[in-house]
Amino acid sequence: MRRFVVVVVVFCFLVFGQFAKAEVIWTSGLESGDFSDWTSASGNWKLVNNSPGAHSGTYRASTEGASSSNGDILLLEKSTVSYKNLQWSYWWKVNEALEDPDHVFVEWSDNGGADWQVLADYTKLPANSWQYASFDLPEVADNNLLCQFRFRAVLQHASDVMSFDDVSLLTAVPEPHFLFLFLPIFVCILCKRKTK
Ligand SMILES: [Ca+2]
Ligand SMILES: [Ca+2]
Repeated sequence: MRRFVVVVVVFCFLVFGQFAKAEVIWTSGLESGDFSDWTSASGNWKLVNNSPGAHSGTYRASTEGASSSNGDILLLEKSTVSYKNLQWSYWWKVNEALEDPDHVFVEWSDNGGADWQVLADYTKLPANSWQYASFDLPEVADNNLLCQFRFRAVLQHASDVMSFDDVSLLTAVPEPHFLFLFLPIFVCILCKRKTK
């Protein structure tokens, strides 16, 4: 009987537990002082070295207008092979207000940049303090050789300025399967039966 209980517990843990730990696949706090953590940075993306103005350390990535016609792009090409439950997270700050025609898009692609999905569209925002954002990516991002991420600025004037810092690609912590919550009850019932 005891052996049976142990087998049931192990089985339930393996099937329903999913107590995976969060793991950082890639991260950039921009502290290298260049965009070497990234695939490329075009147009007006620059690194600003100013301790009180960064979210962490002294550097932040910043973009200002006027952007080029296709937008100024900070790009990361990153395979997610062998990872799942992915999460894209970063800190953002509007330094100088964005008006109606101003946008900074946060986008990702599951097919090497052929198509892009918008995660966030920052527009019509006053200057603010640092804010955290994170997005759980759909299953198609799992185990995908062709994942790409980008910040795309479409800003009108030099007086439109936005910054990012501490950008990360993580594996999210999955919630335990709801059946797993019944495991202690199940084990109690089995043990009670045994003692009868
Ligand atoms: Ca930083
Ligand atoms: Ca402005």
